[in-house]
Amino acid sequence: MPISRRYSTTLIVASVAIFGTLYACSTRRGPNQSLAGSDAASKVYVPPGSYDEFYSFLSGGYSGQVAVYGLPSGRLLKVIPVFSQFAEDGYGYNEETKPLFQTTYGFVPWDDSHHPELSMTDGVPDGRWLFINANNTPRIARIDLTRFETDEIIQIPNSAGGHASPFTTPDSKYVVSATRFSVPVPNTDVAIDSYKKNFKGTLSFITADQPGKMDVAFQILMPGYNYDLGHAGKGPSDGWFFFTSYNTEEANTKLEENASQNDKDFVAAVNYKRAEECVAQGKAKPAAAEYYHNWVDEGSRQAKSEKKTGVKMINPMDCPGLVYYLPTPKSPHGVDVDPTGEYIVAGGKLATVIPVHSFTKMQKAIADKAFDKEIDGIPVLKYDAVVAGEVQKPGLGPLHTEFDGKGYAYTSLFISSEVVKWKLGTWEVVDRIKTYYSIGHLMIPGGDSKRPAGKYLLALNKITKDRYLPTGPEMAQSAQLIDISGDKMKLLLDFPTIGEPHYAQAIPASVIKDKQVKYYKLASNTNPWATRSESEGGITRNGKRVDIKMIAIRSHFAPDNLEGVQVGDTVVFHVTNIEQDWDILHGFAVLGMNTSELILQPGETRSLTWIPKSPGVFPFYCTDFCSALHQEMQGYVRVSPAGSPVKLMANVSKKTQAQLATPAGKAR
Ligand code: RUQ
Ligand code: CUA
Repeated sequence: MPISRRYSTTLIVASVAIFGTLYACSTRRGPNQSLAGSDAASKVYVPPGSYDEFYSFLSGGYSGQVAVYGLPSGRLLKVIPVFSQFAEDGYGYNEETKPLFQTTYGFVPWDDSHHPELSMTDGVPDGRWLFINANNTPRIARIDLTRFETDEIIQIPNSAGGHASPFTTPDSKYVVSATRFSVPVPNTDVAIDSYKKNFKGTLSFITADQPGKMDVAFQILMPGYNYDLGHAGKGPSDGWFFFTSYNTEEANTKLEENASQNDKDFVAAVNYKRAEECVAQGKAKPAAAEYYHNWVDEGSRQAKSEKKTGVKMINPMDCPGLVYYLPTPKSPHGVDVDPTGEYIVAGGKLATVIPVHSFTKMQKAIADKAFDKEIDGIPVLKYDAVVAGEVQKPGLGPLHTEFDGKGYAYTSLFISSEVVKWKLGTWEVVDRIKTYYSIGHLMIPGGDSKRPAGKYLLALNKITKDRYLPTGPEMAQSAQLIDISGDKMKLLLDFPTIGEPHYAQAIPASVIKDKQVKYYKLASNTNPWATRSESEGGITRNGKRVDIKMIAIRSHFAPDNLEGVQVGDTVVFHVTNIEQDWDILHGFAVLGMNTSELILQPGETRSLTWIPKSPGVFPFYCTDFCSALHQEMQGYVRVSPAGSPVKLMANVSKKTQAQLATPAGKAR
């Protein structure tokens, strides 16, 4: 049997065995047979030298980063490091970016990023920024989309598991973060089984419309449920925010069972304009909190950290009209607001229907006081008074919904591995398509905004199994591009992703393509260690600290011979790439260093700390193949024993040498 046939049979057998029982209506087709239509290839083909129509931003999940893919091609354009150190370019290793990881828990160089969120103007993605949350040590990052770089990270206090985050209001005045895990607020040493008494949730509103100035505007103290996802209202529901919650049972152990008891949990509807009023009226109480705000200074490109204390905490009891609960079946996960702002769709993981709430009905129910009961100052509205309709028999395990702007909604179904398309208003299912396998989020460019692009849908699948060649027990997670331009959904493309892609966002390339920064202006570089020309380079000693200022340009470093460094010194190389040309990077690495390399964008200064442990001569070199003479781009640093009389020497211009070298002894 030819190897490919044997291989494909094995896979078919494996896939049927694995998925046959799990996915009742799973296809029996093998992975090597095309599931895509015959015109699929031409629909995703972007010829060499041509550009993709969309930039898409996929969360890197437990990689902590964001991956940028072109759509429809599925080509990886860039990995943007955000919450994890990134040795590829020195992010989080070099001195300039390390402060971004500062938290009250110390230096936290990893996280689990879930939801990229584009900034918006009037409810439409505007291409200024991308926000993304850190789930484990709750934080929100801002990425500047003129540079595709992380510029700011704020820690969220009184929170644990920043999952319902960082969804934005239609004007990006706020992004939110709600705690997935309720904890004692403030966090103190209590018995875990005192959960019901001592554990609370918080909903945080973070000001986001001014770069470098993110802050916690206020927090809302909530019952000790798990808050899972959120979305802002828009149009008529502008001014409201909706959050799903589960574990309304308030279980603290065996949640699998104990948090699946109630038939309905809640969507919390928060009137944040009301919150602003209550804050203005002094109804928010100062609450203990400590958190870090870290941001990149524009001129120096150095990150700074500030520790903040205290937040304004609003208790719904003190601010009537702030929060209402909408009963929602069952353990809801996603909550999504349609483009008109009227419908609020919840994905009940364990529900047999997809419930859709009506904002108009909700307003009426509030006016009529159609309440079931009140929980900690939060009225629970009657389900029948708020529900607009239910999508019947959608499939199993509805999670997330996006919209095409043409009156249809698309919901992912994790358990039955499919996307279901249904009509807003009539709630009838009009189409469904299989996904491979176990889809989590789905994304339509602009599909959570007022103006969806409505052409493609990206399925973000959790389990890959047989979709690609085996790569050991671990397979790259998988995205699938689906054409939604016609009545029937059509599968176009599979492509592997970096880390686990939870959510994604996409924007037409035309919105950001021409705004890209091509290099940093050397004249505006205010990094105190910047070296603007060869003659400014040199070496200085201050006690056991040695600073080396150096330039990189095609195809040399200056200085490139350094002496006078001693074992046990803390040597900091400050390298400035003095190129003023797009995409001309240089790198820097020294033999035996205990950190990552530096990658330097044109016009940028980056610093690397090195503590030499033994005497010798150590080469350094450029790590980015920058020019024909890249292999010549190298130098040496001489390390002498501690106390050695070798004097400081940097082979820059004679004049600079004379100014810089301190006479620490006689050169040998
Ligand atoms: S989640 S698979 Cu972390 Cu957004 Cu729904
Ligand atoms: Cu600079 Cu290679």
